Amino acid sequence: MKKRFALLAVLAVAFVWGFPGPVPAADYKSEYKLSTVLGKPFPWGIAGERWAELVKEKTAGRINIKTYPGTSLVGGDQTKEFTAIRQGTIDMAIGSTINWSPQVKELNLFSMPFLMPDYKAIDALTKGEVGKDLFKILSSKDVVPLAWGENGFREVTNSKRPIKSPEDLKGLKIRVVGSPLFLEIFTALGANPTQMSWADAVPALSSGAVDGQENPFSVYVFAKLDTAANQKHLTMWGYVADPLIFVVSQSVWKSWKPEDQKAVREAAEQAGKENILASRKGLIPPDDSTVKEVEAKGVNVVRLTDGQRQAFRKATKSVYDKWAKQIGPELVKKAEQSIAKSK
Ligand code: X2X
Repeated sequence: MKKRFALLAVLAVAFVWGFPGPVPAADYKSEYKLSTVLGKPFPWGIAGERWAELVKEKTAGRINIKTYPGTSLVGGDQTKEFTAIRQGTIDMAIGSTINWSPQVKELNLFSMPFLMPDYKAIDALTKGEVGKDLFKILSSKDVVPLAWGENGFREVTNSKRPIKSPEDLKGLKIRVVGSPLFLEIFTALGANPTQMSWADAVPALSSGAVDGQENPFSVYVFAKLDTAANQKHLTMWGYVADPLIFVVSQSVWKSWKPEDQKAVREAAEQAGKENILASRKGLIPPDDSTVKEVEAKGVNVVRLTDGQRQAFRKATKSVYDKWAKQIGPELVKKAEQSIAKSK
């Protein structure tokens, strides 16, 4: 009897330590915290849920992720998200290049006014040498970058009037986020920019404390900025676009077994691909159904001609040149060349 019990005990120990299965390794956390700014139904929030779901599936439940939208782990202060990952408050994140640019100056690249004319240009950067360079830089800052997603081309909206030229922006109070680069762009255009988090932006727009803002079309739609924030005028100028980056904190990454690292990476790649498709849906002919739906609700959508866009580009040229030096002339040049080749 005693012998049989001993044998069972040995088998039990062997099972826990020696066999792969749903029992997590001793140093795995029971829950990993995933930070995003936006939650469902925004494509960004869906990407977070999807990454968590795919990881659960691919690791047979060994890695359990809980999503924290609203950058709630940093009290909604999205420009502190990257620092919180480095400090261990956040285990993983899908972050906007804008929100991380105060800590990673090279990520300002995507906020260079009128650098990227179209989706091919974004892809030429994220899928090419520039993307590799940026992942290398991120890897030197305590995170493991795994995949790209997309918030989208950022369009300017306001409650006062249609914006067709820089003159139309004169004196408008515009909410911006993140990097000082945005303050400089809108100042150069004659507007009155003010920096605040997304959490503060919607109430400020609703009360009329601020006249306008800039965000991707999908954000405008799901936040219902036309009715919830009086944003009846929207100009599709596509002056900058913010990709999203899927990362895991380096210390968390190192605690995972290689097969789980592989699963988390593949899950990020898949969720990222789906996210990019969702963010781009219905915005550009032949399928601009999302834009048409917004117009049908009475929103005044302005589509700029090339000539009109040129006036904005000219007005922000000095800001572009100044920031090219700050970001790194070589990286900016590489980006310009990659985009030229993609045409
Ligand atoms: O705050 C914004 O404008 C948002 C939601 O687009 C970002 O997080 C960059």
